[in-house]
Amino acid sequence: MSNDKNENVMQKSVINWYPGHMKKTKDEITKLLPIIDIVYELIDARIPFSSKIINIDNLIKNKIKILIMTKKDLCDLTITNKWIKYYEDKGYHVLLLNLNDNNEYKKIIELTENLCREINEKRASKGLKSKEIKSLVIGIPNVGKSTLINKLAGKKVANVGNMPGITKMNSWLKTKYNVMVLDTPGILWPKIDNDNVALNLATMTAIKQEVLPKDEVAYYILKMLSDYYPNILKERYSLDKFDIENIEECYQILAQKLGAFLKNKEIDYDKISNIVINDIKNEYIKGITFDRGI
Ligand SMILES: Nc1nc2c(ncn2[C@@H]2O[C@H](COP(=O)(O)OP(=O)(O)OP(=O)(O)O)[C@@H](O)[C@H]2O)c(=O)[nH]1
Ligand SMILES: [Mg+2]
Repeated sequence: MSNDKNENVMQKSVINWYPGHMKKTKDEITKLLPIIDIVYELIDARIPFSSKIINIDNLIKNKIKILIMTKKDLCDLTITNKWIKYYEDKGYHVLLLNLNDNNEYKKIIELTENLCREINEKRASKGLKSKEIKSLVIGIPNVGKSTLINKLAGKKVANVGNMPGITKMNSWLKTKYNVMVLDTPGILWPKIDNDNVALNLATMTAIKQEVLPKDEVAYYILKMLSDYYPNILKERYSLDKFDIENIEECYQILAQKLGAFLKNKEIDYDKISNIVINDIKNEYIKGITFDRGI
């Protein structure tokens, strides 16, 4: 595998995938903002840098905002905690949550009530009735926006799926709380200015699987596990190290462990890549944070 070749493949795929609707989405958000009280920006706790939406803070700078790190149950808490501090130091209100948990999301309501208290206090001082808080949920594909909305609503109102682009439509939803919520009116995307960001997004299934250079993504995952989570690499794939110097031998061990041989006894690289990628997608591999630049 030549790195040059793979980098080209990755960038080409990402560009192909890029829907070009970013401006339209941002224009729609700008139009909506006057009626929004609070913005929930979701990022994936496993990639708290790579999953942050590009330039979104300029757009919503005057709004109350909570940065919600999702998938707490899948991340490496030691590293993710450093990212929490990083964002808190920048002035964000940050919550790290497992959105599949039936209680954790309630922290969002608590914080929302605290942050938005003034709105209704002001209204009360003018003799006005208190109003429902209007929230907007934003985030790149697959971070858990619909999961959060369903939790707040207390029932399934939005489609959830472990692939990007599941949500296609949006409308105001009432929740069990004094909060109304709106899903992002379109697709938002982070700044993909280097291959690591692109590979992180591919690893955490934010990019459509059909356009992925699968071998490169799997190679990246194995390399990251080798560098930062050697115990997982050993347990799951029987490898002490994903050693670039002995790459053929590594793939031989992987093929043996995963039963990935073609009829002619050649290594089935495609099968290995699929298994590795799906091991993350299906949450067999947990406790990982791939944004390490902190
Ligand atoms: N383990 C775990 N999985 C989560 C969490 N939050 C969301 N998920 C899963 O992540 C996948 C994507 O969730 P969605 O709620 O569909 O994400 P979305 O942001 O609405 O995605 P799009 O509509 O495609 O933009 C689903 O398989 C969810 O079950 C979490 O905190 N922990
Ligand atoms: Mg959705």
